[in-house]
Amino acid sequence: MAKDKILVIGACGQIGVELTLALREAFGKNNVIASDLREESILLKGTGPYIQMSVMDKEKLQDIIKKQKITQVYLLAAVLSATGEKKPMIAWDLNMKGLLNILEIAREEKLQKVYWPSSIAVFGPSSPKKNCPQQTIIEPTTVYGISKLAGENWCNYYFQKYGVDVRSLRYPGLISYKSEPGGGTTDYAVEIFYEALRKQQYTCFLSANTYLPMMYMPDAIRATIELMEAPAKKIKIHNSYNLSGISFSPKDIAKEIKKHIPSFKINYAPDYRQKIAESWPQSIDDLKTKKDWGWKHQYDLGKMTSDMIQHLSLNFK
Ligand code: AKB
Repeated sequence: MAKDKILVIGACGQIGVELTLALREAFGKNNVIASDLREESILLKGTGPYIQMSVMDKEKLQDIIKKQKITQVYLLAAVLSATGEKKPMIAWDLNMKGLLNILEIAREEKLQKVYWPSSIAVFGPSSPKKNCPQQTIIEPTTVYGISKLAGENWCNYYFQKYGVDVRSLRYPGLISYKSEPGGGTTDYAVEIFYEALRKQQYTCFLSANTYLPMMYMPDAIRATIELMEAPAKKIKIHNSYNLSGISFSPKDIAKEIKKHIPSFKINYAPDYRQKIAESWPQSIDDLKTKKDWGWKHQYDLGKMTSDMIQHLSLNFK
């Protein structure tokens, strides 16, 4: 691992912060450069090098990659589903141009590996709702989903045509206590913890029985690094792997939180995000992922809820 030099783009976001910290732990702090359009997250300060830049600026990006002798890039900068519906052109521009800039640089500079996240948002209303398989009807109805599906095909194209080793996971909704999400439909499953601890009450923007595929962040980080560290011959899918953790509804998670905070109450006021959620599968089948490189999730709803409450309680003391 010592010879790898990694660039994380979008390092101040929900996944970026935790992934950067985990990569620094594994590869050494000076071998992992964090970058984002935003100012450095307080959680990253003092943990390793940081560069403020935009993934849209290909020239600057390429210059940094050359000067820093980067061998691997993790590209996490993206506009998510809910914001994407409000700003479709901005979402399309960032999600597509950011990826194409990196794929082109990877081809030109012969980067060793690239990581790019896809999402369960690639699936649409015509995909199976339960245990949605790796290969099925894929007709997304959100701009975010359309951009992820196009991105998956571009990743496969760069692998087939130029041999770029780009790897990808279709993340479910991610739940974390370190860095908050922004602009997603699954964000309620993080907000609910903050509001439960702050006010013992939460008004959910999805209806009570809206089941969605979800995952606790430690599982997602482990999956990402395991995929990237797997031998190339084990990677059989070059668009993006299904990734499954937990499936639950707002009603289920509220019940679980109540075990820790008995006075907690939930109300429901579904908004435009309900339609997005209803277009996605309720659960995912990741048999191929398990078979190809041995993935297995560790956190169920109960274990995740206890861990979230234990960590977040420290902020509310
Ligand atoms: C979102 O809700 O947009 C994301 C996702 C499922 O990719 N969390």
